[in-house]
Amino acid sequence: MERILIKNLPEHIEREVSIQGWVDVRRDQGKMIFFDFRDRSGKVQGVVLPASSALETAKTLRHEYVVEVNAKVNARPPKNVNEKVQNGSIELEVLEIKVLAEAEALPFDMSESGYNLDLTTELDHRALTLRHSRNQAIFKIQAVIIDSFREYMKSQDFLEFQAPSITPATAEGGAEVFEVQYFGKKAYLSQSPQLYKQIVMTAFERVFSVNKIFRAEPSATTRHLTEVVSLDAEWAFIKSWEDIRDMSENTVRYILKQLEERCAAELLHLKAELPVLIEHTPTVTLTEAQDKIFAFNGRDVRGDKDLNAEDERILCEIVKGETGSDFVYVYGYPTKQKPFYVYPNPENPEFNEGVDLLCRGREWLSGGRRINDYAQLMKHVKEWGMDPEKISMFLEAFRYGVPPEGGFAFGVERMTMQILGLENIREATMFPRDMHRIDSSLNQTGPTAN
Ligand code: AMO
Repeated sequence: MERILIKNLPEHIEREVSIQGWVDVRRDQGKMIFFDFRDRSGKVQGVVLPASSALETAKTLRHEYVVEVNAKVNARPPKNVNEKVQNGSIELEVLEIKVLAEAEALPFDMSESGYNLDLTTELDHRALTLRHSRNQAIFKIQAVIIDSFREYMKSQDFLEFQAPSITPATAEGGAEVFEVQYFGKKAYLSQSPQLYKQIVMTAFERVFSVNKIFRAEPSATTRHLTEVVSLDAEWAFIKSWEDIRDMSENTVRYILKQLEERCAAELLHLKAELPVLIEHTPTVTLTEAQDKIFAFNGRDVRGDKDLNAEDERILCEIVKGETGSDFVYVYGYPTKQKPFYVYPNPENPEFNEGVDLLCRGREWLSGGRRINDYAQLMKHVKEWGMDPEKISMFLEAFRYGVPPEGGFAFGVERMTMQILGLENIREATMFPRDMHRIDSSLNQTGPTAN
């Protein structure tokens, strides 16, 4: 018999079907055995009646056994219908069970009601915990975020390209970079596709990439990873940094719409409410943000070169109260604080035309206008103490005519975390890497601090 997906079972009432999947739950009730079976499309309840020839095999099954089940699809009597669960109006009457693979006894309770693991255990057992409905919902949503980013970029005529991960120089500056031994020479894992997206943009005008970036973050916070999925865009012929803001806002709007349409069940399961994106997301300069924070609760960060985690949290709270928006753009950072490629504001070159987008208290995007004039770029290369030899390929592009341009990058895990209201970025990462973990813990001090 041909395999039927569990989500399609209601179309087969009164018929005999064959499904394949895992034993999600086993409940023994008197002489009957109840199961929830699970495949990639969902779950269904099945019952093995005392007279069923499947009873002897059923007695041997444990959670996570992989089975092929032949069964009759029955409509449940009205009093047993459960509207709240998938397939709550049907039940499988199990006729035959074939074991396709056995499973050892589980190390912890994986049932819906009993699942309550601390994060360390959850991550130590990722191979198993990925099967839980909560994680399935999180990572389906994450896949839709990435798909939607691609869809939106393509709809705006952007070309996807693959950025390299091994680079001769650091793009973002700072010490947060992994050095690798490369045939006796020094190379680095890419901190960002920044320089490459700019090069490719000079040839194709509008480009995007979905790739890994690596940050040697020496801190163990709830929002930092060492390996991140970055959604990058870069494009030419912009009028001003505001084009960057507007394109990123439209991208977010599209992504949120897709989540609403395609992930309603997963959002409900996680009790997640999508963040509110109003028609025009508020934009404040760094200085205005600091003034607002001071006026709000007397916290004086005026003159600081950046917003720290607490400032970001308070600013979002203020903006939410004022406008209802869960998002806020912060624009105009001190030029010297940011990477060499960011465009200084011509009217006030101490500040640049870089912009960050915060959502629900955390930054999840950076972007802005870039320097496109070769002489100005070289001036910054010198002032930032960079070695022009190491970035000669990038610089070459700018010797041959580059239009006004800019771009942005989202961190996928931060987006997932903030959209779903998760407390720790590791919950939004299938295989999180941080200074304490590569699959398993590298030492005995847990994975999280603040
Ligand atoms: P930035 O360094 O701000 O900008 O990174 C862009 C976005 O990537 C995510 N991110 C991180 N997420 C988790 N852990 C980390 N250690 C981490 N570091 C970064 C964040 C952040 O907003 N080249 C510029 C982008 C541009 O201007 O186009 C850049 O890399 O969500």
